[in-house]
Amino acid sequence: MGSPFEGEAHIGRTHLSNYFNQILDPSIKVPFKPYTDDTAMTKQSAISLIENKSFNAQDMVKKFANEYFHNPKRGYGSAIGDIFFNLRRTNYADPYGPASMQFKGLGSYGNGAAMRVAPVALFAYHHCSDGDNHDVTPIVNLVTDASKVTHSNKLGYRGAILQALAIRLALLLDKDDFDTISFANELIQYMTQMEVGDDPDDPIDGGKSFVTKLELVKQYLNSTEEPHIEEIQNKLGVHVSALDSVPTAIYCFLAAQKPLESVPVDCKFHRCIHYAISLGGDTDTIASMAGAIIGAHMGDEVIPNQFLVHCEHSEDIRKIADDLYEASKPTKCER
Ligand code: R7I
Ligand code: MG
Ligand code: MG
Ligand code: MG
Repeated sequence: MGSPFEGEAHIGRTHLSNYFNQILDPSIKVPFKPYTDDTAMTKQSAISLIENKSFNAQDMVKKFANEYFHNPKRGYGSAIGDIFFNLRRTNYADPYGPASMQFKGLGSYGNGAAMRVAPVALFAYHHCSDGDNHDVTPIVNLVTDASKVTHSNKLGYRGAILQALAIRLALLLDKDDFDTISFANELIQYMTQMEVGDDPDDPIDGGKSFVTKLELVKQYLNSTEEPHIEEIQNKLGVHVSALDSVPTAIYCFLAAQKPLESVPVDCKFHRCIHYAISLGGDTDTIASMAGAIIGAHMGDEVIPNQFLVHCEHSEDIRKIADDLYEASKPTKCER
């Protein structure tokens, strides 16, 4: 739903409201919105987990690559195609090799691992929940492995871990009432542990920190006034890097828990997606990540049917979600 606006810096309020009004009007018949790489890769992540009933790096990258070669025009990040060409050329011998060579060996810090992580997070949550929902180690390990096949830069895979932990927390929450600040605090705790020992003068990432971004999220939540869009764009970020988009998606989920002056709609799910798109920039990705979190929190029954009517293959995706649930039935986690 966000893809028609991807890359736009300023999206008019009326323009966006009209877009949603059209979607919500059942009498208006328009072609569905094609999904982008975000959904293409999310689907393949889920299908790989379903078929293997576990994470299999080689199978997952093969599915990503086949999907890419089948339809490379879904708006992929400009560097990720190289990984798929290199994987195919080497017959998928080392599923982690090509990703680790990206960007002169630094690895990608794009949000591509985070944007597709929902099935991995749901699988780990369900499969490994042997009565101990406090231990995040299984989910962190699984997400790290599933991310590094394309994003070996620590900012890239940590972004995916943060998004996965937000999905996990959303699943654990009370459906109608929860404290958004506590939610942010819990994520800050996890990311603080992860960032222990990081060098603030790291020549590779300049000591960039997810904790700093999450502190900003908390500051916005605590403020009585909605932050200006320019403030969010410039400080929190709305760009293709994981650091400039995952905390923003989490903020959209949390901000949408209360009425928003800029998005006067009652349905929380709609409010969340609409708000995410209104920020501009990487709209398809930020909206889909925010949607994954609010979906985990509220369940599919809150998604307006008219939204689904407009989304390519929404019926297939529902079936994949059901199959993923079956395939991830709890067992003792091996990790
Ligand atoms: O992360 P990735 O899969 O891209 C996902 C984004 C989403 O917005 C999708 O909707 C789609 O539009 O793309 O793809 P990558 O190519 O790995 O990373 C995305 C971009 O981040 C790259 O094309 C670079 O511009 C930038 N980038 C880097 N730039 C310099 N140095 C990522 N890592 C680096 C880096 O190390
Ligand atoms: Mg996309
Ligand atoms: Mg990439
Ligand atoms: Mg995008």
